[in-house]
Amino acid sequence: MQQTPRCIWLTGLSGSGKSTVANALDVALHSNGAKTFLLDGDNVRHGLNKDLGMTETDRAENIRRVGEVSKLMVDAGLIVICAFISPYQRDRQMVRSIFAPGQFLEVYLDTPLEVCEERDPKGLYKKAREGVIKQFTGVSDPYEAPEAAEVVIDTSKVNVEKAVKTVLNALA
Ligand code: GGZ
Repeated sequence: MQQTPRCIWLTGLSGSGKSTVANALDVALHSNGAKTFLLDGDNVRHGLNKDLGMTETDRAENIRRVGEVSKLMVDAGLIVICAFISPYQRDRQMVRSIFAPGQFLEVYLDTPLEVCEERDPKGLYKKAREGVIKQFTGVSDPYEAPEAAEVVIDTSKVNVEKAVKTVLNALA
């Protein structure tokens, strides 16, 4: 079952551990023989979605396009791992609705804001608090927590290895 094509969707605040868990998951699945592809802000917002900003409308369009691309990749036989803040319930639900039941697995990185802000790997929270970055998720823009994610992980409580095992178990 770990090699069945599907979309694994990681949602959570900036600094919650999405990219770290997504990359480790990618490595684990790949070493189990699965064909995978990882989509995140780094490879999408600099190319396909470089015309989009961080308004509610642009975030919705970001997520819509990523969802459609993911569906094409899943149809081509890949396991697609997506790591996006995806702060709005409506947008995540829209992506889920593109897939057949069981083809979409939502993983909520439920790491507390205080921890994400303490990590602040790119100094973005500091800039958001100073008002240099506007509409920053968790500071000056909303994050709607998932109510029925298949997997919930708090990376302030579990390490990456355990987080990956939890997701893999959910695929089994
Ligand atoms: C939140 C922002 C913002 C604002 C720039 N709010 O942790 P990062 O740095 O590396 O990843 C975040 C990324 C957000 O892109 P997404 O495509 O995941 O967002 S969404 O799903 O909401 O469309 C963060 C950085 O860009 N970043 N400005 N205002 N994060």
